[in-house]
Amino acid sequence: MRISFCCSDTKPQPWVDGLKAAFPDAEVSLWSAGAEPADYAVVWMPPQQFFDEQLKLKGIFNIGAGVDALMKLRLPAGVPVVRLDDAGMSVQMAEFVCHAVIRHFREFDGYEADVAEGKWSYRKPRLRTDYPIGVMGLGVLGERVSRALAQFDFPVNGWSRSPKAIEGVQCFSGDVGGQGFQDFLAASRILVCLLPLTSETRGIMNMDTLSRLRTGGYVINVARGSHLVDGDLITLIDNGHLAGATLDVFHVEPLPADHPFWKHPKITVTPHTSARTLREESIAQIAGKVRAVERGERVAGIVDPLRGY
Ligand code: NDP
Ligand code: OXD
Repeated sequence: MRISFCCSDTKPQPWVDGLKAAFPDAEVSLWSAGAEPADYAVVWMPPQQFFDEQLKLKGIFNIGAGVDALMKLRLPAGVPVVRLDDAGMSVQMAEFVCHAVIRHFREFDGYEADVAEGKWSYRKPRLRTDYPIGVMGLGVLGERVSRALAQFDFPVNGWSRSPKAIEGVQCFSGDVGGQGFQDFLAASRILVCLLPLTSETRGIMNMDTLSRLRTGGYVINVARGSHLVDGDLITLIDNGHLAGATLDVFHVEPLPADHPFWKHPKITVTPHTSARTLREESIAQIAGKVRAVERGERVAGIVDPLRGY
């Protein structure tokens, strides 16, 4: 068996070494133009040339949960694309989102500012019932995040395309713009985005949708930058409808130095780090799935090209 690794923004050697250890009987190599045809590809944002040349693939394994970058390419017809299915990401996402929510809810920024001025001051405790949280996307990551938030007794709403039942979470479903979506937004004050980026979800956080959140809303985007219309977020923060945002993902990454998000006092920026791909867990998951595919079994995390996720 031949496995080709092709990744545009990660140091490749530890991956190649890890894959070699996981597949002692296979030939594992770092892809370069003109390389021999491989059976399986392990990729992150590969160039189109990779797929134009690799014509014998039996499976494409993405070393991330989101496949939006892959879906923009011309992929070989009929070859399954398999994304990471948790692989250690959901717990990271839960801690990141809970941190962002609690930091906002408990006003830790305000306390830090007071302490910096040597002030011993109290703020009136807020009511959790005034801070219902809406999680868009109830997949592998969104479900874990919703459950984690519910453990802190926040009212939690969730929205997905198909109906779900999650203990402690009020679940809404349906299409973007449909009644379930409108009801979900109207019931939420803090909005967390954990959707895949598809033609339906691009720009989903915009003037219209964010205006439907309760006044004093807060946005946490940990999915993809293109889910958000940046200028609309800034307008709604500056006019007081929204209290602020924590943003981990951006239209262009790294976030350009002159982007207004960097210096906005009510926006917290993190460098696409809310849930990192963990190499060992990911390689173990991919190795298990390649073996399952070789045995002719169906594996979890196969992307539906029509849905785009
Ligand atoms: P999943 O595919 O498991 O879940 C996606 C969820 O979104 C599902 O509940 C799905 O609904 C819902 N959804 C998709 N399209 C729509 C739609 N049009 N309308 C309503 N609901 C929709 O993905 P994951 O939870 O694993 O990952 C989610 C995203 O998180 C990734 O695509 C990636 O972009 C991002 N991510 C970000 C990271 C970071 O570090 N910032 C790290 C990892 C991932 P249904 O269940 O009905 O299909
Ligand atoms: C992912 C990511 O999709 O890292 O896994 O953003």
